[in-house]
Amino acid sequence: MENPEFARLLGETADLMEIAGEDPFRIRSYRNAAAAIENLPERIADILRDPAREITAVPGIGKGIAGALREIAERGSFARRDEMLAKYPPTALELLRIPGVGPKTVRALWEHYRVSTLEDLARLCEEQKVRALKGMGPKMEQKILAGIAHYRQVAGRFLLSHAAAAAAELAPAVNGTPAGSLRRGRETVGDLDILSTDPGAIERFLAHPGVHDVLAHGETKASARFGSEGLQVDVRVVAPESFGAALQYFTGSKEHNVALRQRALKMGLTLNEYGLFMLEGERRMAGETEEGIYEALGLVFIPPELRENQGEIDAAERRALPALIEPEDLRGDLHMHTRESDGRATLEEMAAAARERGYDYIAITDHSKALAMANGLDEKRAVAFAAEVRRFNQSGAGVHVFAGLECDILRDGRMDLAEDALTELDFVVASVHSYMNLEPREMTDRLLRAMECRAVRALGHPTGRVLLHRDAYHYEFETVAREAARRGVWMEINSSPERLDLHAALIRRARELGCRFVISTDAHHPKHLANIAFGVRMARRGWLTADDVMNTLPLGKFRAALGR
Ligand code: DGT
Ligand code: CA
Ligand code: CA
Ligand code: ZN
Repeated sequence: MENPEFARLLGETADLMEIAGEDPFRIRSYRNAAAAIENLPERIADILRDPAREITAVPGIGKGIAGALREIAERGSFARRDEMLAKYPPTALELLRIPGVGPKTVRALWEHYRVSTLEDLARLCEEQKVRALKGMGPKMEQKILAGIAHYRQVAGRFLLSHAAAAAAELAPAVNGTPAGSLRRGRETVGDLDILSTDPGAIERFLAHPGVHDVLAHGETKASARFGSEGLQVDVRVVAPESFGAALQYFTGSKEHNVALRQRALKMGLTLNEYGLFMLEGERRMAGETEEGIYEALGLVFIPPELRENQGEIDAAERRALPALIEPEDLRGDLHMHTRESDGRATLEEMAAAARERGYDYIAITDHSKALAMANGLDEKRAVAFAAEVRRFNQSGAGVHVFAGLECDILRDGRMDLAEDALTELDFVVASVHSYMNLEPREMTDRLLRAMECRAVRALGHPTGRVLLHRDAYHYEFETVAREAARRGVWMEINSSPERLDLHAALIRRARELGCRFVISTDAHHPKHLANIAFGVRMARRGWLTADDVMNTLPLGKFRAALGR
C-alpha cells in the first residue's frame, strides 16, 4: 500500500469523526498525521516492515496513529474507521463536498432524515425539508441544490495534469500508449484509456502497486482505480495489425469517430476499432497505423487535439489543417511570480530554471498591491523591482528578464497602479482577481476599460475559470476580443493546470477576430515552468500555429513587438 492510501483512510476517518462531533484535538491528530504521510518521501509500508525502525519516529505520528497504520497495512482498515463507518455510511463523506454542507449539517441530515446520499439530499431540498434543520433556510436549500448540480457535472473528472502524471507512471509499466481525452489534451479527463499490444499488459496493470478496486477484468481488457484519488483506468490489449485502428477509435472524440465512420461508409468502407475494411468482401485496407487509416480515407493525419468534429475532417480533406504550434517553438515565458509577491523562488532561481529550459527570455510578473494577501507591489516597489531586474540583466545570466507586473484590474476597470509607474515596466499583464460576479455588461466594460491603459500588453487568464471549482466570469467575449485585437493587447493562454484559460473554443474565436496570443505558465515555483506543455495543448486545441503566439518570437523581434 502506498502513502496516499494511508493518508486517505486517516483523513476520511477524521471527516467521519467530525460528523460525529468528536474531540477536535483527536480529529486534528488524524489530519496532521495524514498530511505528514502525504509529504513523506519514504514509503510508510517500508518503515513498518523494517524491524529496526520505529514508525513513531516520523513527525506527526504518535502511538495511536502508529497502531492504526499497522492495522491498515495488515487488513486495509482500522478499528476506529470501522467503528465510524458503522455509525455513518461512507456516502456521507461525499456530502461534505457540497458548499454550505459542513459536518454538523451532515450529522443533522442523518439523525433527522437518515439521509446520507446526494440524491436524497437533493430530494430533501426540493421537498423544502432542509429548512427545518437548525441554521438552515430556503436560501440554503437553493444553494445546496446548485452545489449538487455543479458537483455532478465535475464529479469523477480529473485535471489533465493529474491524468498525465498517472499515464506517465502506468503506460510504461504496461508497454502502453495513452488514448482518450488525455491524448486529445482535454483540460479534464473522465477516465484514462491505455492501449497495448503486449499480451502481459493486463497482468502487469493489475499488479501495479498504485492500482486498486478492480472494476472489470477480462483477457484483453481491465478497468481499475489508480492512486489515492481513484482515477479510473481502462487498459486494453489489441493485436498489432489493429493497433492504429484501436488507437484511432479510443482516442475519439466520439463525435469525430462518428463523422469519420460516415465518411468511410460513403467510400464503401467500414471503420471500427479493428481496422478499415471494404464493405464488400471485408478486405482490410488499413489498421496497423493511424496514419494509414486517415490516408485510406483520403485525409491528411489529424492531430489528436483537433479531433472534436469541429471542421477538422473537412480541413484535412482540403489539406488545409494548420501547422500546429509545438512546445519547442516557445522562446520564453511571460507570466511568473517570485518571492517579491506570492511566488516561492527568487528572480535568480526562476531565471536559472528558464535558462535550463532553453528559453531566451522571461517576464517576471508579480502581483500588484490590490492583492494584499499575495503581498502585491505598489508603484514604488514595482519600479524598484524593475531596477533590480535590470541590474540582474547586466550580470549576463544567459536569459533576458523583462521587468513585468501582473496588474490587478480594479472593479471599475482602472489599473491597480498608476499608469506612469506601469509605463516604466517592460511587460504588463492585466488580470481580474476580484469582483468576479459582476453583471456581464459591467464586466465587459471593466475589461474594455482595462485595455485603455496604454501599458497593458496582455490580458491574463482572460475568463477566470478554475477547473472543477469555479466557472468563467460572464462577459461579452467577442466584444472584448475584438477590442484586444484592435488595440494589440494579447490574449494569454494560462498554462496553470487548474486554469487552462483561455479554452479551445475561445482561442479559436479570438483568432478569427484577429487576436494574437501569449502562452505562459503563471509559475509560482521553478518546477511550474514545465506546465507550459499544458498551455501548448490548449493552443493546439484552438488551432493555433507558432505565428499566432508572440512568445515564439526570438528576443529581438519580441522586444520590437512590445512597442505597442
Ligand atoms: P473522458 O474519459 O470522459 O474524458 O472522454 P473520452 O473521450 O476519453 O471518452 P471514453 O473514455 O468514454 O472513450 C474513449 C474513446 O472511445 C472516445 O473518445 C471515443 C471512443 N468511444 C467510446 N464510446 C464510443 C461510442 O459509443 N461510439 C464511438 N464511435 N466511439 C466511442
Ligand atoms: Ca477516457
Ligand atoms: Ca474509457
Ligand atoms: Zn493571476
